[in-house]
Amino acid sequence: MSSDYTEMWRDLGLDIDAHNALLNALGEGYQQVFLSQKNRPAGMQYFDFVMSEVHGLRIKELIDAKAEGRIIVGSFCVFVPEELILAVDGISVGLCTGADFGMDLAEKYLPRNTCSLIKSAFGFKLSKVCPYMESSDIIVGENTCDGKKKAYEEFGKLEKKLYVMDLPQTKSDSGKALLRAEYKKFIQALEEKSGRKITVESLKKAISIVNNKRKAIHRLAQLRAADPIPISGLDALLINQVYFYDNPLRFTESVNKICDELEERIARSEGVFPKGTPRLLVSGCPMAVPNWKLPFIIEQSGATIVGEESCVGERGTRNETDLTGSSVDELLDNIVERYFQIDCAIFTPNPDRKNHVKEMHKKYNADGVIHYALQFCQPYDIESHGIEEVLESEGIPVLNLVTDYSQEDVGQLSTRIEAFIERING
Ligand code: BJ8
Repeated sequence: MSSDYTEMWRDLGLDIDAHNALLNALGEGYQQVFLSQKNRPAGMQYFDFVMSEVHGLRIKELIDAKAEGRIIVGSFCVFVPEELILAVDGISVGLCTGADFGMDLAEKYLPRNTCSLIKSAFGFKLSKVCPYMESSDIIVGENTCDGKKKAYEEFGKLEKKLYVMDLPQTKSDSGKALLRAEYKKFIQALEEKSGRKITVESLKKAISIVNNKRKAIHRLAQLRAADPIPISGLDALLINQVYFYDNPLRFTESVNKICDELEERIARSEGVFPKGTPRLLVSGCPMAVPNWKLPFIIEQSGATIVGEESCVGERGTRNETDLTGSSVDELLDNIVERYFQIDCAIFTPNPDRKNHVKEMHKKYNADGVIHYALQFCQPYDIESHGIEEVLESEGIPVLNLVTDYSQEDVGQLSTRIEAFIERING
């Protein structure tokens, strides 16, 4: 980190010792997982820098923005539209839910058989180690899976800034109407908190900022179809994770810059792994920072990851929002159209997701799919069976994995992944 931010963290109410312990663990993990990789694109230096300052410089930027009267909105789900937040000149941040930290504290509020992602959010809050959570003016929870829905009732006791958004469970007309009504309410909450009104101009500007960010990330995704692959799955995942924290304009510029470099690599047939390395698509639960366990094992085992069918990945970023419309209401309709296409496993039925996994498998020239569900995540774990059925019936090899944030099953996961790669090679 470039400066000493201890005072800033103290002012935010962080527990300095616990926070230092977290940063040390993160730093070591980052060194082992990312910096040890060979032949990384030079453009990754920017993302390494962002990660090294993710609790430092970026938080300072947020605090400076607050001093200028802007609001910070933290969220846990890709159903929370960044466009609406930007349209009140707010800043949207994804909240950390990927660390094995404070789980024992979380279990005082939640049953042990709660998924790691939910426990991690509680662990961060109770351990007082998340500067994003503490600097947020609004924290948006969403009624998605049963785990999250019920956990927010408890979370609301710990966090007075919690705002809960209801979400539909079916892709029906009434489901869409519910989403629209909830986005309308959210606009009201944002306007009240920020003291700014959303206008056609501010919303159009916000939509185009987010569309450009998504375009850049789609460009990156497409370049991963090349063999040899120009960027590792780990680095591509990291970029998808940084998506939720960085200044959107700077992020878009940096992603486009690395894409220029990757295009040059492809033209020279230069890759991070040799041509012919087995190529896997990862599909399933979102991998929030610093959840790098599975991709690290996969790429250490001799395969590369060509795409993520995940909310930290293509499920969260695909589809742009239509910019045509001459009123806030019309633009809101476009936003609803875009978000209503997200094929999260909380929807029933959810056939689009199966089609999307197949489509991604083909588009990115994958050799097989690893389905990843967090332990105790019923929506994704149950959907994994239908996905496996469909893919295997079409001759696409699938490996279904269920894991959590602990390191206890690393050996077992490696063995299963190596066997799966052998199956593909065979
Ligand atoms: S749109 S995937 S970000 S809800 S892993 S907490 S589902 S028990 S995260 Fe998600 Fe929004 Fe859907 Fe995406 Fe529950 Fe499963 Fe835990 Fe999960």
